[in-house]
Amino acid sequence: MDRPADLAQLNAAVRDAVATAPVSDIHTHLFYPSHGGLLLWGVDELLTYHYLAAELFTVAPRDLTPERFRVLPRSDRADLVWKHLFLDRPPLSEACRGVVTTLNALGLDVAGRSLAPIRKWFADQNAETFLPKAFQIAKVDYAVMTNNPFSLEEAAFWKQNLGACELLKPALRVDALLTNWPAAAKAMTATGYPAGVAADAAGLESARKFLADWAGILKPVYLAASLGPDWAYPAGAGTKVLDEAIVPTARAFGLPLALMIGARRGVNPALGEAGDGVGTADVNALANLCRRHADVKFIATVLARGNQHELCVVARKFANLHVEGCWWFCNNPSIIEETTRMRLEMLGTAFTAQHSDARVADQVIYKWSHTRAVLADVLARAFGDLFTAGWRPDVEDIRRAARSLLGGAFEEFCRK
Ligand code: FIX
Ligand code: ZN
Repeated sequence: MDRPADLAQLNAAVRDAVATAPVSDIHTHLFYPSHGGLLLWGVDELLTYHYLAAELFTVAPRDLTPERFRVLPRSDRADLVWKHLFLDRPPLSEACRGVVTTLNALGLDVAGRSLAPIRKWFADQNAETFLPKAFQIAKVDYAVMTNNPFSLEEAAFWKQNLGACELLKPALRVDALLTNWPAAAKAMTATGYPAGVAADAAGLESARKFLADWAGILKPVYLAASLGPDWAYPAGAGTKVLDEAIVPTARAFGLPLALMIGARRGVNPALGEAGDGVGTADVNALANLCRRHADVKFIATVLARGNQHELCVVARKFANLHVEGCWWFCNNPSIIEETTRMRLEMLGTAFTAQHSDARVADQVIYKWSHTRAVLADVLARAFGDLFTAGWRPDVEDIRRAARSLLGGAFEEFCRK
């Protein structure tokens, strides 16, 4: 069947293409297995994922405070999440269902409701073999990491040059320079790049050298930062740092700068990394950045559902902007569906539908399984409408569209 003859054949071809296309997962928080405890995997890590920790406190008894929870051993924390979110009530949320999908896909008896045999199975695994196994189940060909050179722990691993893992590609994260210059300056100074508490000419020169050296060490696929909803450009505090350190590095190394916009950090600090929230951003700041630096490529995602439409419009105006992913609080089937549908309507297949944001290797399994299910519906509908309008796509066209949304468009954008 090179060219589906009717809507039923078309529907089957789209579903097959989405189910089988390899995914290039362009934003995760995974690490090389050789980077020790930085790479998280296993059932206790799955259950203590910050999405689930946040949900736990919506139902936990009053005496189970975040402060008490935080100091418990990981397995005790996992037990509490299991009890309150999986046993005491049906695990219907997206993050809970994700655990069920993942364990089930690994062939574990999640319906048996006992963690003991599941933990026993994981105890026989190791990171070196588990990571490829998870990627194989999820049909992920590679994932992009989040590499923070301002973290002394992480930097130490990179300096040991432990060898690359082919499944993972680096991304150079530069948040600290934009959101906490004094802390970034301290970390740079400690490693031989002197900088003071203000982003003056000498400090910016150090930042450029620091980024250039780290770009040399990591050989990243892009530079990245996550920004709050209040991010302004060209008026805000980070403007000088962007214009005189980060963007020049992107330009010099021919790398895109990926911006994730709209995370309101520390809304409830007691919850730690589960305590971040969302705010509506000024997408015009992104348009200003794309216009001012037309020779540099930008990748963007927004956290507020209400910003998604404006982001699509901006992407239609700037060839140097690539839209990607349904980030974090937008990574729910209902929002992925409406967002992906809208993006297809406004951008064709020139965007990346999703990234997993996996912090635990196992999560690539559910994040991609759930996304593929939604994407199959959205793409089947779009191709169906096109067919009805009179176009006759080949199977190859359909495969190319699916791959485009799952990493192909990103690679094309990086190449152009
Ligand atoms: O900034 C980011 O990369 C965010 O994705 C994370 O900080 C966030 O905690 C997360 O894991 C969202 O999925
Ligand atoms: Zn992330």
